[in-house]
Amino acid sequence: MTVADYLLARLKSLGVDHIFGIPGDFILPLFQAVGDSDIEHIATCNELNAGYAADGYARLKGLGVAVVTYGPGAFSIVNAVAGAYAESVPLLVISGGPSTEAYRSQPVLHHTLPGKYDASLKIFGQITAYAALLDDPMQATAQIDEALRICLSQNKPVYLEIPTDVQVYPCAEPTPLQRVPALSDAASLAAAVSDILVRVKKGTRTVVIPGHEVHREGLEDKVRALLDKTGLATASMFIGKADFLEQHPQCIGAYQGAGSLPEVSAYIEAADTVLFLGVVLSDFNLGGFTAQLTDDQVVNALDQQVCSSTGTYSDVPLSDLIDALLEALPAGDVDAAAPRQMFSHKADLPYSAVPDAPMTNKRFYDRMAHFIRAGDVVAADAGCAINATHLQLPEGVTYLAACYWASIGMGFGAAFGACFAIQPGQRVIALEGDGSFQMSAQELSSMARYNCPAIVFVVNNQGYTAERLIHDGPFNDIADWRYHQLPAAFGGTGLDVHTEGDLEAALAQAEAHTGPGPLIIEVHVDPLDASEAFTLMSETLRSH
Ligand SMILES: Cc1ncc(C[n+]2csc(CCOP(=O)(O)OP(=O)(O)O)c2C)c(N)n1
Ligand SMILES: [Mg+2]
Repeated sequence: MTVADYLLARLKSLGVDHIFGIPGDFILPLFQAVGDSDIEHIATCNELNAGYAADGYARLKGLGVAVVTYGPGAFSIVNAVAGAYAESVPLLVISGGPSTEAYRSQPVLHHTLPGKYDASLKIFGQITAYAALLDDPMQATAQIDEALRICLSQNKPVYLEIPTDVQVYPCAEPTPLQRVPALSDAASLAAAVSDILVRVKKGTRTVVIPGHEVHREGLEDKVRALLDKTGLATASMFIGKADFLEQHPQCIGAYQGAGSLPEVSAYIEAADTVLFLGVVLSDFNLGGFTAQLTDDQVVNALDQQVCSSTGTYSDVPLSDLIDALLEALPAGDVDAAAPRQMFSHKADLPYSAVPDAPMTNKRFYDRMAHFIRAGDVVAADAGCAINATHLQLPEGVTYLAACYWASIGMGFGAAFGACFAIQPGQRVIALEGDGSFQMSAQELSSMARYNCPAIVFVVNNQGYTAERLIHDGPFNDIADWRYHQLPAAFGGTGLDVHTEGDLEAALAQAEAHTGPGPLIIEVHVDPLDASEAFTLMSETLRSH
């Protein structure tokens, strides 16, 4: 067995069946090993999209892998890796590298910066939890194991740069990977729980809001159990949208500061305590910092730390905290006065198409609430993600969006990756702004190449509406693509939607769509048509 075989055997044992990436001469031995293994290589059109695809795959399967060549390949994936770092996604990036001898003598090889052969290692050191050059073949397998342990225990990207000769160096077969439990300080956990318990008992209203860390650590059932026992109200947010809770009777709706429906923000902002579980309290999540919450109201458990106005408690893993709260918090009744499932777009609101009416965003998402069903994986980018926040998802939908790092085009790349992580019968639905889609649109051809029957909606509002609402100018216009005609070049099927009647016809086709390849549905809306939440969020961003 070689070091490359060892790495692949490890990945297979961790549930990785696909890796995303693009070959180059410094990584060819590893690609040969992939070809000889039972892991499938999925080619994207560029490395950035490989990173996005592996990120989407990781969000569904718990580990994603991208493989790139040295230099141009590695530098092209940097933005996707930074996004995975920001949003705590377990992503392994494997980069090839010149021979170990070349690292020592630093000749003028293609793809290299002589004197700075370590530039990639330094860059990835900034945006991963572990970055190593495997230049000592005797240490290589131990470093691979260390990288994977860190990746899986911290839910962060890691980076391995492997010189060509080390990729083919012989090594022993892997033994089972020893996992490390997260650092947990019992006294600190007890103090955090007691802080929260005092607040819950003393106050009259506590709201519990889960965020992206709950998804990443698979804590959905624990959060549900906590709500069921305590009767406390909950809400769904922009980043880490609580797809698993939006139908829960205690879910009051979507919370995004001033971007919320008024009943939702009024209820949450009048609470004594808002307990955020794994939520990033960023500007976007709080509606451009319009959330009317004082430090005294907020308890925030994020990144192994619980912070409140009365204390900071370190080394408290979210999973342990929720377990302890489930034990400690008293059973309680549901607040009958709490609003219930306040979302702008809901399946239980009747929708009937007005055939000749031009499409608007509001009507599109009202209709999507009826189209999306249990089992779907829904990915969204930019403006679509803002709107999707206010769309109530059915139980059993998995939602993917990178709303914190907010790199446009990520949602579509993630949708491509998701095509390889789903179970038979599950659909992948992408909700794309036209500007976002132009960032990673080539993967439509990859969807056709691998016969992925994804359903891709492209909302054509002729450019960057999110930016138009903040500061408009010709810089927010984009090339006027005929998105529904892309399948003629890329493969798949395309449909054009101008009216509500067109949308009905397109959705009938989408319901029956099983391929070959993707179905792209171009939906035309007015360039300045934006939902209330979208407008509110832009207003607050304008003042930044
Ligand atoms: C990689 C990257 N470049 C630029 C931006 C800035 N940006 C944020 S939203 C946006 C426009 C998105 O346009 P579109 O996908 O068409 O959505 P719309 O706002 O029109 O609904 C841009 C350019 C970004 N977030 N990410
Ligand atoms: Mg647009």
